[in-house]
Amino acid sequence: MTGMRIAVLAGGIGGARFLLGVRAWGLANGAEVTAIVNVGDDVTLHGLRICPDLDSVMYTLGGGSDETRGWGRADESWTVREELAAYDESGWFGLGDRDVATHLVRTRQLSDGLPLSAVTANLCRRWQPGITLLPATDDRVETHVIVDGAAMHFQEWWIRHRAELPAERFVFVGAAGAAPAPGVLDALGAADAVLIAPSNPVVSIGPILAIPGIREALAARRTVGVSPVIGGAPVRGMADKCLTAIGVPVTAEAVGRLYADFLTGWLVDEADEAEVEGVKVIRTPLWMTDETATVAIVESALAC
Ligand code: FO1
Repeated sequence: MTGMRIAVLAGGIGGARFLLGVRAWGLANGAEVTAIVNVGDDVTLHGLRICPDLDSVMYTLGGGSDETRGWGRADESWTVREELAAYDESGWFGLGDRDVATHLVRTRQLSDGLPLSAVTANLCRRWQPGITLLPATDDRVETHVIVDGAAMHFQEWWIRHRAELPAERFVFVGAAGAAPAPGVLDALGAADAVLIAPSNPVVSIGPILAIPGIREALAARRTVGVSPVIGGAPVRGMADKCLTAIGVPVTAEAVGRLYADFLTGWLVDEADEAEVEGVKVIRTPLWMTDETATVAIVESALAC
């Protein structure tokens, strides 16, 4: 009897922390884990293809991430960034020297014609994340933010402007024509359980769901989500600004309703109440204070 198979939809920082718990549970229980990771944050800067969510997950699970920042490398230096800033206005993007090596290797392999999923597998040979990492798609999908009628890349809105410019809407450029990456639909189809990480529902989970075929595949499985909102505030990041921008209340219940068409279960923190039509709501502590706490969340989700 093969072990249990778990697929996880995840974004960057919160997703990576959640995946540490899923990996730990999987190792203890002989389960096979596949992470389907958002590519909407991806951006080309200085000719380099940068994949923030894939890198956050890869570095975090590979033991190379800076835990305080949640993104980029530990023991990082910023010489390239400083030198670039002496030439142009690009200094707003925190391009770390160690991180540049990842973007150089990825960009070279992409320009050699390898799909992002193959490039990610190659990078993971170094990082050994202990689970399978798949980009949601090999196609180019980017989240752009409409501000005053004009489109801006999500990264510029998020980092340079600290998400303070009023976002009229989010556009997942390329999503409608994108295909799930090789292995994504197989992983979802074979999963005994699919978990939705407590990532930003608008700009991390949203772009994954926007890829044709993925939302339908989730609806056919036992899919359990973990609220990224606790007590009316996002666990991390600025999901509240994104939710407000699309007119969704910043509550665990409202996010659950965003996913209701495919959810079997929805985990909310003990501080919250939620009623989601046709979805089993479980109240349990959701602060991922350490790996043990996260494993407990995973267990609650799998028991749902
Ligand atoms: N997030 C920031 O808040 N400031 C940065 O300067 C920054 C640089 C950066 C460089 C590479 C990378 O992979 C991620 C980076 N992030 C940065 C995080 C990135 O914006 C993520 O997309 C968001 O944190 C959402 O997951």
